Amino acid sequence: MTDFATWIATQKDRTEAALGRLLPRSDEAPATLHAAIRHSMFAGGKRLRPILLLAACEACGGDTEKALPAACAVECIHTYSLIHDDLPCMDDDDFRRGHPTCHKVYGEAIAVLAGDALQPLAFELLLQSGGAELVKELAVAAGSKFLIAGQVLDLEGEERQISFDELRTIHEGKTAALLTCCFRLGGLIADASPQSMEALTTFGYNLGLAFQVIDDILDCTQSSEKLGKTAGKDAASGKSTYVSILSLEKARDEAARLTNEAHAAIAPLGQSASRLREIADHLLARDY
Ligand code: GRG
Repeated sequence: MTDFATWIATQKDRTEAALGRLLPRSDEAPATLHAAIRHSMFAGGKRLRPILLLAACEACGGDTEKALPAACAVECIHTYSLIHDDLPCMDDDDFRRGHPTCHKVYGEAIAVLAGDALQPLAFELLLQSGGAELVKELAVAAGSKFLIAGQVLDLEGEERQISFDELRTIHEGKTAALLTCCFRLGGLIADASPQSMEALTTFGYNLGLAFQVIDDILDCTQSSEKLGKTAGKDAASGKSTYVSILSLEKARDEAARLTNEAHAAIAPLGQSASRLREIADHLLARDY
C-alpha cells in the first residue's frame, strides 16, 4: 500500500486537476463570475471532502476515476458555503484559505452569485458520477435540515450562551452532515453493501464532529498564518465553541473519544478500510 502522505498528495492533485478541467474557465462569460468562483476554489483548501469521498470509494472497491466529478461536486458545495459564510451579513471575514475573501475582491453581489452558481454546478457534476440517488444524498445534506439548519442555529445562538447539546446539533448540520455525505457518496458510487453504507455513515458522523472539535481547538491554539483564516475570532466575539463549553483539555478528550467511535464503526470493514483509519488518525493529529 502506498504510504499515507503520498496517497493524500496524489488524491489532492487528482482533485485539483479535475476541478481545473470541470469548472468554467475564468475567461468564459460572465468572466467576473467565473473568476470569482476560481478565486475561492483555488485559494488553497485542504480538499478534505473530495479526499474522503475518494477514500470511501476505494475502500469499497469502487472506481475512483468515476468518483472524481462527485469529489469536485462536494468541494463546490463546501466552497459555496465558505463564500457565503464569509459575507458581511454572516461571519464577515476578510481572509479565507490564506487569501482575501471572495466579497473583498469581487464585491458582495458577485460573491453571493458565485456561491449561488456553485450549487447547481455541484449537482450537474454529480450526474457525471452516477444517478439521482447521488443527487438526493447531497441535496439533503446541503439542504434546510442539515447544512443550512446548522448555519441558522449557529447565527441564532450567537447572542446567548448555548448548551453542549445545542452546540452538537449546530455542528451535526454545519460540519458532520457534509462529511458524512462524502463517505456515503463514495460508498454509493462503489455500489457498497448496506452494511458498508451503515459503517461509513457512523464513521462519517463521528469523524465530522471530531473534525469540528479539532477546528475549535486549532482556532484558539494556532496562528492566522497557519490556519489561513482569522484565528481566535470565536473567543474574541464570545461565541460558544467546544473549547469554551468544555475547556481545552476536555475538548481534546472529546475529539479523541469521537475518533475512537469512528474507528469502532469501521472495524467490520477489516483491511479494506485501512486508508479510512489513517485518515481518522491524521485528522485528530492535524495542526491546521
Ligand atoms: C450555507 C452559508 C452556509 C453555511 C453553512 C459550512 C458552513 C455552514 C459554514 C462555513 C464555516 C465553518 C466554520 C464551517 C464548519 C465546517 C468547517 C470546519 C469548515 C472548514 O473546512 P476546512 O478546514 O476548509 O476543510 P478548507 O479551506 O481547507 O477547505
